[in-house]
Amino acid sequence: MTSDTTKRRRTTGLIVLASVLFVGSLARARDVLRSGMPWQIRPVQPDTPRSIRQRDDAVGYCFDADAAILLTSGADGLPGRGGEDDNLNGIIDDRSEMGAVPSDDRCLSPADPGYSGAADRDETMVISRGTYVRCDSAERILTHDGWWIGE
Ligand SMILES: [Ca+2]
Ligand SMILES: [Ca+2]
Repeated sequence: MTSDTTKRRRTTGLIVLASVLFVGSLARARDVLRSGMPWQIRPVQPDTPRSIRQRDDAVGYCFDADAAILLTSGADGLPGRGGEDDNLNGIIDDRSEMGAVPSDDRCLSPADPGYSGAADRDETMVISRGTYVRCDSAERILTHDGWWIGE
């Protein structure tokens, strides 16, 4: 195959792709116009720190350099995959299998459900320090819609 043939095929492919996208856009525009939805401008107010804090689901978080990030054994309560020698050292479910992939072991921060219970379990490891914890004078606020990060 010559390079001219290759160029011609690429050009043809691009033209076909562009045509499909263009026709698809026209079809979508036609559907929108036929939908009968009234066109109206909806004012959108940006969230303010005050409006976010007044929400019932708002929880404030501040950075704590000493807060621990935990590696836990997961729902099976065993390092790595329960009943498997994940690291092939001849010992099933030894502590060095913590965090094996794939397993149910999980990293948890104080914002995660189950953090306090996991911190009390013997097999849990502190793998890092420095994360966000609940506080009143929040730099960040978590709501059901996601994180709000202040100025
Ligand atoms: Ca596990
Ligand atoms: Ca092992």
